Amino acid sequence: MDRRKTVFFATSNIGKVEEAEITLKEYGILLLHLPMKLIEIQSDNLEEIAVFSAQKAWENQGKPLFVEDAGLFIKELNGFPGPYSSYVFKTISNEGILKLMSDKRNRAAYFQSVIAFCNGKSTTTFKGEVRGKISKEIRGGHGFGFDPIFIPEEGDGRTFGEMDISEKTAISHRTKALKKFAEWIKSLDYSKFI
Ligand code: ITT
Repeated sequence: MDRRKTVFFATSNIGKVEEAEITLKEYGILLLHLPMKLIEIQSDNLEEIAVFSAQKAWENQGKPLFVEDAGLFIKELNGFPGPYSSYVFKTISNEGILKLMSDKRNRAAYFQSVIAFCNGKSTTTFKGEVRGKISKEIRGGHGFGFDPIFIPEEGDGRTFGEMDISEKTAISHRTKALKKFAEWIKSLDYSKFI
């Protein structure tokens, strides 16, 4: 196995893995999925959550790995659901968000992604964001989570849910963070680092 080009991704979300595989492949990096439930602290800062989760996952697995924490931040809701995106999606889902937004004219929102890579000695983070707005109705069956209600600014008016995986990964918050991560991995002597 070429260790310089192999990274472990600890996550319970298969949708994230499928998207990350596409981007990392472009950099010649092989992604291996470590399916596990991450320990997440309560914080209003995605970076803090990601760093903690990565360190706990490293303690559990004993190998260099990365985690990714993502959230949807809606301007008119003062950034809600943000770091609570996972819980909010499980409880009120897209229908609940659309209800909260029903009387709002300003529908601006953004997705943020924070990757935290931990090798047991240090933890390094990479961020990505995509701006857009919340749609008026649920549209599209692709992707996961809030994809069917998020219209990216860089797109053509369709929601992420109406785009196939390659269209979403061309512009997504996750791809932006992954590209920074991949550039970093390529720039160091990974075999020594891990
Ligand atoms: P892991 O923590 O195990 O990686 P998770 O699904 O719980 O998986 P997060 O803690 O990052 O992931 O939760 C963020 C939630 O925000 C996630 O469950 C989705 O509902 C939503 N989300 C994150 N990224 C998204 C994306 O690219 N498109 C749509 N929704 C997304």
